[in-house]
This record gives sequence, C-alpha cells and structure tokens, in this order.
Amino acid sequence: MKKKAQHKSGFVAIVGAPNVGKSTLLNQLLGQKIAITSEKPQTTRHRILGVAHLPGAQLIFLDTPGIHRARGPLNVRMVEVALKVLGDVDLVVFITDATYPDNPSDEIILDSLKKRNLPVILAINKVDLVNKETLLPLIEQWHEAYPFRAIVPISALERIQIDDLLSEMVAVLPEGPQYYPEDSVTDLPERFIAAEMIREKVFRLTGQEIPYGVAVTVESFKDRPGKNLIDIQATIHVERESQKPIIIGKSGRMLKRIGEQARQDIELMVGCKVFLKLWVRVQKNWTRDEKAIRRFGY
Ligand SMILES: Nc1nc2c(ncn2[C@@H]2O[C@H](COP(=O)(O)OP(=O)(O)OP(=O)(O)O)[C@@H](O)[C@H]2O)c(=O)[nH]1
Ligand SMILES: [Mg+2]
Repeated sequence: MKKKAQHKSGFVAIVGAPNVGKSTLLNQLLGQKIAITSEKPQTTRHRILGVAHLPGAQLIFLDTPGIHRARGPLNVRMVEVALKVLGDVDLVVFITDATYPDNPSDEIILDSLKKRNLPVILAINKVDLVNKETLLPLIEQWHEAYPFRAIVPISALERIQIDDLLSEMVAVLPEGPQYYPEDSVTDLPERFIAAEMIREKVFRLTGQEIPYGVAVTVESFKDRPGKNLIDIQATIHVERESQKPIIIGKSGRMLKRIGEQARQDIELMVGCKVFLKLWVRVQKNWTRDEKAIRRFGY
C-alpha cells in the first residue's frame, strides 16, 4: 500500500535588520499585501502573521520589526517584539541585504540566533541590485559564519527565487496539521490593517523625521446600512505641534494624498468602497512615553 503523503506545517519567523525587505517578502510569499513596506527603516512595529496554503503544506509566517541596537523606548519595544517571536517558531528565515554586506545589525541577529537551537535559512535579498560577481564571495562569507540549512539569494521585490526559498522552507518543516482554515490569510483584524495602510502612506509621503513620531488609530470602522460601503474614521497622531502642519500640508494637500492612497489600499483589502475620514492630533512626545506607546498598541 502506498504511504499517504504527509502534510507539513509550522511557524516561520522572518527576521532581519531594519529595511532589508522582510515585509516585502511576506507579501510576496502570501501573494497579497497585508504588511506595510517603505524605504524608511523601522516601518514594521508589530508581529505580522500571514498564512500560506500550499499543496501538502501550511506555513505560518511571522514578519517582525527590524532588529538593531535600539535607542528610545519605542524602538526598544519593537526589537523585543522581534526577539520574542524567535522563542516560539519551527524555523527562522534570516534576511540580509545584498547591497549592505557589513550591516552591524546582522551581527546582533547572528548572535541571538547562535543562542537558540533553531534551523535557520538565510535569504540574501535585493539581488536585483548587485552583480553576480559580488554575490559569490558574499555567500561564501555567510556559509562560514553559521550552519544555515540553506542560503538562497532572492529578490523579494522582483520575485526572484521566491519559490526556491519556499521549497527550502517546506523541506525543513516537520509533519503537522493545518493550524489555520483554508481561507484565512492573517489573524489581524481589517481595522488594524487599515490603520497600518494609513501609516504606510505617512512613511512613504513625508520626509525624514516625521514617520517615526507617527501612530495611527482607527476610531470607527462601520458598514453603511443598505450600501456596499465602509465608513472609516482614523486619527494620525504626531508627537510635536510642528509636525501637524506637515502632515496636513499646504491647503490640506498632504492629508488628502495620504487619505486617497490609503483608501485605495483599504478598498483592495475589503473588496468594497471605502469612505475614509482622517484627523490629525498631537500627542506630545508619545514615542518616549511607555504608557502612550502601550496605548497605541505597541
Ligand atoms: N531593489 C529591491 N528593493 C527591495 C527588495 N525588497 C525590498 N525592497 C525595498 O526595500 C525597502 C524596505 O522594504 P521593507 O519590506 O519595508 O523592509 P523591512 O525589512 O520590512 O523593513 P522594516 O519593517 O523597517 O524593518 C522598500 O523600499 C522595498 O521596496 C528587493 O528585492 N529589491
Ligand atoms: Mg517590515
């Protein structure tokens, strides 16, 4: 009698320094956007869970904030979130940036991986930006640094070798059940993702220092009776009075752009029209206030 094909499953942490492409990779692995991304480091602030359903396997990914030598209570909190995820997974995918080979944060991550007895796959990301010649010595260097289960050069953005990376992950995972039903992609409420989409637009559209002092809360998220439409009211919190006019922009133009772009992303997620109303509010120095950090859900 032929043996029944085994079902594999497990929890997979996606860790790495800030800005290496962890959330971009998560979205590619899922084939849909649940995690926000931007060219600024420290975009992700929470543990973001996403479920990939493959024939014969289920992978539960945990995207994490970038691990680095953190300064300030908010960043310290974010690194704690990332390190905590490492405590409870079957496999780690460690992402490094091919364009930033001597990233000091990689050392910190490697050290914390060495302390745990977990299988680790290394993904060298952004290979679309480097020459093949620089890649080989880089792979060699990493090969000597740690006994990785596999080293896979990828481009999360261009979707290069993502399927190879997935196969390597499945190979390492144990036999296991379907932890999540077939139709679930994440455990995050739509309300949370909506707030994140708004925060993403602030990260993408405003200059250097603004994003770090921003938090977004959704006050109301309601179906409009009799209409295929969701009404959302949200607040963008900034930490200084001087940041408020920057978010609002000249004649309200910046806030309008943030709202329009966020609304489009939210509509894609919920599959219907959205009416989004945004407010801006100053919460003085909240990133340095433990209580406020907790109140914003971090
Ligand atoms: N060229 C190129 N850019 C990439 C690739 N992957 C990610 N990026 C870009 O790198 C930047 C950071 O991507 P994110 O996915 O937000 O990175 P992250 O590691 O989640 O960052 P944090 O959440 O801040 O730690 C974005 O501008 C992405 O578009 C890639 O494979 N190639
Ligand atoms: Mg991220």
